[in-house]
Amino acid sequence: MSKILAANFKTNHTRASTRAYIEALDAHLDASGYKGETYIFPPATALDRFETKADIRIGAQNAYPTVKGSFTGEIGLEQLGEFGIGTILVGHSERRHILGESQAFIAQKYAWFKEQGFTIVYCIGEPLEVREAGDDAVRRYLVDQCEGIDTAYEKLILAYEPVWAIGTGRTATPELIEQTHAVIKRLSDRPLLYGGSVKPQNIADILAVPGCDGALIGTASWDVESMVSMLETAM
Ligand code: G2H
Repeated sequence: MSKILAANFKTNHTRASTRAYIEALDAHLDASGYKGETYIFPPATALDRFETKADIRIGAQNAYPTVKGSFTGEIGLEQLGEFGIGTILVGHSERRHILGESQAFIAQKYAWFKEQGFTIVYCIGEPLEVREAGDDAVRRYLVDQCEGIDTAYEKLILAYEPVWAIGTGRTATPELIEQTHAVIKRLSDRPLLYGGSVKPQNIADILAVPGCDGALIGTASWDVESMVSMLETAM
């Protein structure tokens, strides 16, 4: 099965640089005949309709579960619809831990965008203190992060992103990814990505983990050459 690679730009790239990035990526994927699914999550200011030859899907990093309304600083379905966006990231650890999104709100957001038929990339992952508390604590934490989430939704893609590996340069070992993915696969049979300091130097080992369906990549995806090199590895 071909792998799913997703690039999370976070608070990086402008409208112009996102367009240049997607054009360069599309040219490469089209020329190489790449068959896997590729998702790009640019910042909200760079969302647009991108006509691509390759299978590049554009998603929103975040949106409020509403068509429109009074939610200062947020965007809703009306704004996403203008650009034909039908994919969203939900539950990313930066939104859980920096923006303070609760599991109840995340579940509400998930249910609402599911109702709209969105593809949802749903992120779960434990912080360091939970990892250090042992396997049982990790399992309970991941189960709690699936509370209120329909894990059988046919347009769900899960991403396991241990918080201690995000943007830190510290990557989970293939053994630990396999072991934790096995726990998550008991909760859902939907595709499961790994995320957390994935880069050209380690992506081959990560994609080779049995049952790993792809990667959600932050930092190492921001440079298009780096992303192309990881896609070449995924081919
Ligand atoms: C985790 C990941 C992508 P990074 O946030 O979602 O980021 O690859 O920088 O660890």
